[in-house]
Amino acid sequence: MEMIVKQIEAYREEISGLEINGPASLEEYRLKFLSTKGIVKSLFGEMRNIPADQKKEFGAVLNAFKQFAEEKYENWKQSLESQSDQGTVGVDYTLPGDPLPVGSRHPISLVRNEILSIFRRLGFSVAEGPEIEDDWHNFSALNLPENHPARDMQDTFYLSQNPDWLLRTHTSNVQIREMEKGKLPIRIVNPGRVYRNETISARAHCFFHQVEGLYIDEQVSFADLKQTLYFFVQELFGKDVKIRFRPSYFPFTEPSAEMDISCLLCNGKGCNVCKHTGWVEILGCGMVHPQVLENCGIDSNKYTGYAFGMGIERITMLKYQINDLRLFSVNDVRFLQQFTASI
Ligand code: 2U9
Repeated sequence: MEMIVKQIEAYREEISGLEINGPASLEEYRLKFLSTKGIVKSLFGEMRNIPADQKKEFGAVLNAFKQFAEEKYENWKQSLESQSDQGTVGVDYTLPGDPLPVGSRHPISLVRNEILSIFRRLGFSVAEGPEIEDDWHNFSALNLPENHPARDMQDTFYLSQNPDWLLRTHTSNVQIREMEKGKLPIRIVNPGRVYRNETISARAHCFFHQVEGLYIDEQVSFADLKQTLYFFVQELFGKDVKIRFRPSYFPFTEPSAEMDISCLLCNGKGCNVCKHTGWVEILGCGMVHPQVLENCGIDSNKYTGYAFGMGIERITMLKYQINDLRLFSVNDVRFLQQFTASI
C-alpha cells in the first residue's frame, strides 16, 4: 500500500504543477485523470490488492485524491469560461456601428419613376419593348421614308449580322407593337433606352432615355393632348408652370408640335438656361398620323390618337440643374451620392 500512496502523492504534485491554458489542455487532463480509462479509476481498481485491514485507510486516501483531482478540474474549467466571457465584457455596445453605405437611385431612374407615376394616375399603363429592333417597327411603320436622314448609318447603329436590325432610335417601336396587337383603346407610356450615332459631348450621347406616350380611341383630340400634358408638367414642376406649343414636323404625327415650359430658373424673365427667351423646350408631340394608324391595321376614319415623346436626361438636367450629359453614364459616385436622399 505504501508504494501506491507514494504514487498518489506523485500524481498530486504533477497535478499541482500543471499549466492549463486552454480547453485543449483541460481536456487532455480530464482524459488522463478523470475519464473511465483514467488514473483515478485505475487507482480504485487497486483496492482489490490492498489487505482487508488497510482498505479503509486506502479508501480515504483515494477519495481525497479523487476529490482533489475533480476540484482542480472544476476550478480550471470555470477560470477558462470566465476568460472567454471577458472577451465580450471588453466590447462597448454604446459605440456607433460600422456604417452600412446605402445606395441611391440613379437620377434618370428617379425622374423616369416620377414621370410614370404621373401618367399612371391619369390611367396610362406602362409598356416596354426590345432595344434591338427591325426596320419596320423602328422606321417604316412610323412613316419614316426610306431616304429619311435618321436611317443613315451616320445616325443609326445597324447590326452587322442582319441589315434589317438596328438599335432602336426611339421607344416608338413599343407603341407600334402595341397597336399591332389590335386591342383598342390604347393608353400607354413607354420608358426605355434609345441609341443614336452621335459624338459624345456635354449635350449629346450615343444613348439616352425616353418616355413616349400614346392614346388612341374614338374622338381623341388635340385638346386632350394639351390638357394631359399641361397636367403632367404641373405635377412635375409645380402649379405655376406655364406652357406653350410651337408648330413642328415629325413624319409620324400630323399636326406636330413642340411644347415649351416657362423657365424654372428665371420664372420666364430670361437667363442662361432658357437662352434669354423665358421658355425651355421639354417635349415633342402631335396627333398620330393616319398613315401610322393604317400601317398597324387601325381604321383611321374611326380612331384618332395623340402621341408625345421626351428625353429623360433633358428633364433631369432641368430639374436638378445638371450641365453635362456625360455625368449620367460615367458612374462617378460623387455625382450619384448627391441623390441619396431621394426615392
Ligand atoms: C407612334 C406615333 C407617334 C412620339 C413623338 C416626339 C413627338 C418627339 C422627341 C423628344 C425628345 C424625341 O427624345 S427626343 O429626342 N420626340 O418630339 N415623339 S411625337 O410619336 C409617336 C410615337 C409612336 C405610334
